[in-house]
Formats: sequence, C-alpha cells, structure tokens
Amino acid sequence: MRTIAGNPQGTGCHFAIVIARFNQPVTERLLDGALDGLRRHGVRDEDIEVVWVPGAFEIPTAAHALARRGAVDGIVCLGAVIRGETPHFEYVAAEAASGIGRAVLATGVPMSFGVLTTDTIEQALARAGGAVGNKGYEAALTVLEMVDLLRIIRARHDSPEE
Ligand code: INI
Repeated sequence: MRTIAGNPQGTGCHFAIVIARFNQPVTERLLDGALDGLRRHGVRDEDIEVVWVPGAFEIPTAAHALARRGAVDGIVCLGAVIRGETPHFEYVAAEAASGIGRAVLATGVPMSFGVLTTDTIEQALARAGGAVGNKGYEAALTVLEMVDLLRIIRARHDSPEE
C-alpha cells in the first residue's frame, strides 16, 4: 500500500490570491491571513500576485484567466458573501463556489475556496482573524497542500516504473 498526502510547503512556488473588494473590511483581513500562511511556508513576496475583483461572483473569471495564463502553481480565492434581505446572496455564493470548482477542474491548477458565506458581518469578522480564526490563512494552507499533492501525483504519473 502507498499512502500519499501533500505538505503545505511553498518554497519556489508561485501563487496568486484573487480577492473580492465587496465587504473589503472583511476580505482585507482574509488577505492578511492568506499572506501570513504563504510566507510562513516559504513563499516569497515576489512570488505572490494579488488580484482584486469587484465581488465574489467575479472571482472564478479572474482565477480561470490566471490559471490559463500560467506562471502560477496555485490560487487562493478570497471573498465574503453576507446574507441580505433578498436571495441575491444565494446566487453570488453558489456561483463563486461552483465557478471556482469548475475552474480547478478545467485547468488542473489547484484553487482554494476562502470565500466566507455568513448571515452577518459579525460572523464574517469572527472568521477573518477574530474568535473563529482566519479562513484566509486556512485557504492558503489548503492550496499549498494541494500544490504539493499534485506534484507528487504528477511525478508518479511521469515515472510509472517507480
Ligand atoms: N459580492 C460579494 O463578494 N459579497 C456579497 O455579499 C455580495 N452581495 O451580498 O451582494 C456581492 N455582490 C456582488 C457580486 O459579487 C457581483 O460583483 C455583482 O453582482 C456584479 O456582477
């Protein structure tokens, strides 16, 4: 039996962070967490590209374009969708989630879903460096792990006799 798992180790890798401006007081805290996560795991600032988009709905478009362009090993997607009085929340959150998922499968570039979906701003702030941690940091570690896992899986494919 062979068990494989990636390690969140980013030395020498290039990352993009796609971040929504909507609810910026929350998303900029997620960005702080994501940058902390990448830096703590060996990623240099010059290897990080931060790409702002208007809202969470636009995250998949930019992430897909970056992945297709190349020169990124993984993409951290950050946003905050906060429930309002109308069903708008459901559409934006669902499209962000499914669009990011489809971009990953279409391009093979790992992307993490650091998009908060909460009922209130207080719940969002609690998850952006408050009492419930920082989901931006977690999203960075997730993409680091997936980049390493895909490296292992692809190396195995390239050397079947191993
Ligand atoms: N975008 C967000 O990132 N968070 C939200 O909470 C949000 N709400 O609630 O409306 C939101 N809407 C904007 C959306 O992402 C698009 O930018 C907009 O619909 C234009 O395409």
